[in-house]
Amino acid sequence: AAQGGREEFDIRQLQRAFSASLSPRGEILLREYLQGWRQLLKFLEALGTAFGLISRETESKIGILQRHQEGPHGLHYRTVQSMVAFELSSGLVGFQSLPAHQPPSGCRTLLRLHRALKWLELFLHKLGTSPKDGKPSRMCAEAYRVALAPYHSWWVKQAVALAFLAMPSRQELYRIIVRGEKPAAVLATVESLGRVYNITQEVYSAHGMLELP
Ligand code: 1PZ
Repeated sequence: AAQGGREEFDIRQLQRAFSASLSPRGEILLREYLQGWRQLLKFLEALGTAFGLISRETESKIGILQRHQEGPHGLHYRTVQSMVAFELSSGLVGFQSLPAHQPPSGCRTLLRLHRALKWLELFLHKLGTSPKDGKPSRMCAEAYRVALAPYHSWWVKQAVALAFLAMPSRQELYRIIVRGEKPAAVLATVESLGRVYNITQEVYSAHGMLELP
């Protein structure tokens, strides 16, 4: 199956990409990880124009990491672990703000996606386990309050709150997310995301990198 552009969001491909991103040795493969994120981009696009800001921000973060992969030090950007080791040893992590002419580090960029993955894990878990009359916009907001809001500026929080108001109904969301699949696909995906999240979290926490500016 084609992995690129045109097709609609497919939760199996999302699950596959994130499980494939975990190597048998416990490394997170960046190529597959970003492939998973491109699948999420399709999901955001399916939600409509109210989510344009969030889509563009996601695209921008994916783009920064892709440019690192294609850059002169691309070999070091094969796994999360090798990226962290490389940026640490070259002083490129940016524990303090980096000078403006320098591109954002891979580590601080991935950290943003990593936190958003927690949001997704919480949200999908709520969606997969909540009663039929549960409101997605509310589940979104609750997951956001825990996983992302503490790291966002006032204006971003306002913009995100507006987007949540445009969240489709539970039925419509199920149509986009689950489509022909069994609802169990949602929980399988939550599990894969969780594994990838936990390993990344361990790596970042071991190097004191959970608060990069
Ligand atoms: C269903 C949709 C739910 C979305 C969940 C909440 C996502 C909020 C993302 C808000 C991004 C909009 C504006 C830019 C925010 C940036 O300031 C932050 C911090 O980056 P920095 O400014 O430090 O460079 N960007 C992020 O936090 C990255 C967020 C990535 C996108 C998240 C999408 C999550 C969901 C994907 C699946 C549906």
